[in-house]
Amino acid sequence: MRRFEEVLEKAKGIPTCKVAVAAAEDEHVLEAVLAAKKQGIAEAVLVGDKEKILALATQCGVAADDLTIVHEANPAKAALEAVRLVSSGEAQVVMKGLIPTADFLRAVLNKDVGLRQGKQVLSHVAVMEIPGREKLLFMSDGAMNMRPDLPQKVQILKNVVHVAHALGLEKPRVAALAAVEVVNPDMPETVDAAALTKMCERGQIKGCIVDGPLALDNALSEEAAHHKGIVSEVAGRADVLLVPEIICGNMLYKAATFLAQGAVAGVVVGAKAPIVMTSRADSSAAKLQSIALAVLAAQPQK
Ligand code: COD
Repeated sequence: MRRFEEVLEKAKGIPTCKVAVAAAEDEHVLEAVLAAKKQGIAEAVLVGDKEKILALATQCGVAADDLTIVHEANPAKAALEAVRLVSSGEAQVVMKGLIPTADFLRAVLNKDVGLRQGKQVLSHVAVMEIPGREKLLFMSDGAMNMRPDLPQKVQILKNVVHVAHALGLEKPRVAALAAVEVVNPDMPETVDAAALTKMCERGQIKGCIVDGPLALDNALSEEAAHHKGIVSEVAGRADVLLVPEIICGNMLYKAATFLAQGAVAGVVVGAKAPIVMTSRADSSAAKLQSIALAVLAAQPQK
């Protein structure tokens, strides 16, 4: 898919999913879930401060009768309740509202009601539509795992490939990013990137083509790759940017919006159900796109 419009269209064709929103008393969150309902993408259960939710709904011109609200004024408890609704099968997707990311993720990871699947790593996948680029770009993980080791990177890679498959990309090209395109033992992320490349070549990681280390320029620009003499199926044509740790991933995600005027979406996967997780500064459009992304990620893959 090249544009978020196509992601929204595809999500409309899927039987209605229910999204449990944690701490739903947020204007952009509410606008996004209302738009998702109107467009036939998802229904919502709003868990949060009922009075504040109703006041915002009135501003949006929506009647109380049109909303399903579970009152819980404490954001951490609201997050636990939203997660519980998904673990119990009453909803299929959980979404972060007005609550700090780490508190929300702690509810997702909660031992009793949380959404972990055994030892599987949960990770954040960002999808970015950048003006001037011809296709959507996937990036992971800029929001959940701080400094993943190699086994965690393998799972983060599998998670982002799952989302790329859900959007119809059969064999995504993955660039394992570093600051340089040569292996340098003083930069351990270059060694991990080379290991991931070899694991993919040997069939230990399937469903994608991985190459790394690659620097951002030679991952995205064929000209830059050519200048460096890099011969690779991925260089210059990457669909997925696998970043070595949260700081550069988070900056890339925010640069997509605030420097490149791009459109973004974000979802956490690897759990029993997809988790809509955008940053508080993200627009209602980004939140709607993220709901559509989660709805697609929730579908079983062939
Ligand atoms: N996948 C699966 N299980 C996990 C993961 C994961 N990614 N992270 C932790 N766990 C499990 C651990 O194995 C353990 O069993 C339990 O959860 C608790 O783990 P801790 O002790 O590391 O938990 P916390 O609460 O200290 O940290 C977990 C967070 C996800 C909250 C933490 O990693 C975090 O704050 N991440 C960054 C979030 C953030 O601020 N992002 C910025 C976005 S704008």
